[in-house]
Amino acid sequence: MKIEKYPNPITSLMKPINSHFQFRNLLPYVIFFASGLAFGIVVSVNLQNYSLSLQLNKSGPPTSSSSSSSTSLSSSSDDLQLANNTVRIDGFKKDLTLKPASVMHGLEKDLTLQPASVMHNMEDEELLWRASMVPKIREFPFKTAPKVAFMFLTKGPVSLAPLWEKFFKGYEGLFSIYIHSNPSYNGSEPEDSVFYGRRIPSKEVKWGNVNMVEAERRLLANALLDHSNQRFVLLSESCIPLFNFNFTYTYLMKSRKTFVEAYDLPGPVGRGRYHPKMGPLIKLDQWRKGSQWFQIDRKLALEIISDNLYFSNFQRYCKRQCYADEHYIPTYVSMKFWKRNANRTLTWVDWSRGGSHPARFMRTDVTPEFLKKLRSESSCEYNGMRNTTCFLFARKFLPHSLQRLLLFAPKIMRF
Ligand SMILES: *[C@@H]1O[C@H](CO)[C@@H](O)[C@H](O)[C@H]1NC(C)=O
Ligand SMILES: *[C@@H]1O[C@H](CO)[C@@H](O)[C@H](O)[C@H]1NC(C)=O
Ligand SMILES: *[C@@H]1O[C@H](CO)[C@@H](O)[C@H](O)[C@H]1NC(C)=O
Ligand SMILES: *[C@@H]1O[C@H](CO)[C@@H](O)[C@H](O)[C@H]1NC(C)=O
Ligand SMILES: *[C@@H]1O[C@H](CO)[C@@H](O)[C@H](O)[C@H]1NC(C)=O
Ligand SMILES: CC(=O)N[C@H]1CO[C@H](CO)[C@@H](O)[C@@H]1O
Repeated sequence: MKIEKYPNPITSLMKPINSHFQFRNLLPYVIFFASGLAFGIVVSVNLQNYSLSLQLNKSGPPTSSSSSSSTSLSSSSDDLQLANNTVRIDGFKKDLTLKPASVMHGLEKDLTLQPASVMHNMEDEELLWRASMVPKIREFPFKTAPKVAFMFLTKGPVSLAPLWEKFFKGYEGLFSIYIHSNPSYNGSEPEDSVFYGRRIPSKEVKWGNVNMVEAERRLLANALLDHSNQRFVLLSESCIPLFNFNFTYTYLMKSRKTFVEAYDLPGPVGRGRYHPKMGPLIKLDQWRKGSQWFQIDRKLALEIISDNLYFSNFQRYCKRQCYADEHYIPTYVSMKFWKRNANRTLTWVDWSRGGSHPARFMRTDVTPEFLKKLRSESSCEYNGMRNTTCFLFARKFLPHSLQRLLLFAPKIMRF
C-alpha cells in the first residue's frame, strides 16, 4: 500500500523523499500526529471550561478591581472563586504542603499558647525540616511571653509528676511540656494534669544507643514548633527541680550562656570511645564527653536539629560502647558553638560511687540538709561572676522518695 492513498498536507510534503517507504514505516508518525491532535483538542476544551467557570463565577457582586480585568487575581473575591477550582487547590497542596493535616497543626501551635495536644502525623524527616524554619519577621503577631520548654525523656510515666505539678502551678503561659516515652507505654495522665496531652510521637530508645540522641532531637524539634519557646531543658523521669519556678525561669532566661557539659577525658570511657573513622571531620582532640542533660537556648536548639553532617557521622561510627548521648552534643557544640557555652550542666548527679550508672537516691536519702547542699554548695561562673548556685535540677530520685520531696519542697525549695 502506497502513501499516495492518503492525500494530506503533511504526507504530500514528505512524498518526494519518502515515496519508496511502506505505510508501516510511517505508522509511528501518524500515531504521533493523531495523539498530538487529540491532546490539543482536550486541552483547548478544558481551557474553555476553566475560563467559562471563571466568567460564570464573576457574575457575583462586583468588586472594585475585578471589573476591569477578567484575569485579575488581585481581589479577594477572585481568589475565592479560583479556590472553587479543584485543580488549583490540588496544586497548592502539592506545592506548599506535604501533609495538609500537619500544616493545620503547625499553624494551631504557632497561633495559640496552649495547644490541646502535641500530637501530629509527621515523620522525623518532615518534623526536623519544619522545626528548622526561622521566621524572618521577628515580632510576634500575637501576645506571648518567652517560655521554657521542659522536655521529659522517659521510659514510662513521669514518676515524680506530683512534685512537678506543684513546681509549675501558677506559672501557666511561661512553660511548655513535652514527653518522649517508650512507644509501648500506654498509660495516660489525668485531664487536669500539666502532663495531659503532652506526649509527642515517640520511638523506641535503647540505653547507650544513638537512638537516644534521635529522641532528644525529636523532643527539641517538637518544642521548636512553638515559637514562644526560648529555652530548652532536657529532663528524665528521675529528675527533680531544686528551686521554684520563678528562680528557675529567671536563671535560664537571664543566662548569656548555654549549658552543655563538655570535657576532654583521656582513657577508655572518654577518648577511648572515639572511632578513628570519624576523622578528618572530627579529630581525636575535638572529641568531648558530657552529661546528656542540657539546658540550651533556641539558637543552639535549631543548630542541633538542623545538623546532618556531624550527626550522620555519629550514626555511622558511634555504636555499641560509644554512647552517643554522652558525646554527640558535647562534641558538636564544642567544635562549633563553644563561645556561648558554659561547658557545664545545671543537672546535678552523683558519680562518686563509680560504675556506669550514677547514684540513685531513696526515700531516706532525702533530707533538708541534702537538698540544701545540692542547691548552694558548689562554685561556678554565672554571667561572668562567681556563683554558688550551679544546679537547678538533680537526679536520680526513685519514685518512693516523692513523699519526702513533697514534704520538704515548701520550706527548702519554696514551692
Ligand atoms: C461558581 O460558583 C458557584 C458558587 O458560588 C458554584 O456553585 C459553581 O459550581 C461555580 N461554577 C462553576 C462553573 O464552577
Ligand atoms: C496497654 O493496653 C492494653 C490494652 O489496650 C493492656 O492490656 C496493657 O496492659 C496496657 N499496658 C500498659 C503498660 O498499661
Ligand atoms: C519572681 O521573683 C522576683 C524576684 O526575684 C519577684 O520580683 C517576682 O514578683 C516574682 N514573680 C512571681 C510571679 O512570683
Ligand atoms: C569550653 O570549652 C572550650 C573547649 O572545648 C573552651 O574553648 C572554652 O573556653 C570553654 N568555655 C568556658 C566558659 O569554660
Ligand atoms: C547567683 O546567680 C543568681 C541568679 O542570677 C543570683 O540570684 C544570685 O544572687 C547569685 N549568687 C551569687 C552568690 O552571686
Ligand atoms: C464546590 C465548592 O467548593 N463550592 C464553593 C465555591 O465557592 C463558594 C464561595 O465563593 C462556596 O460557597 C462554595 O461552597
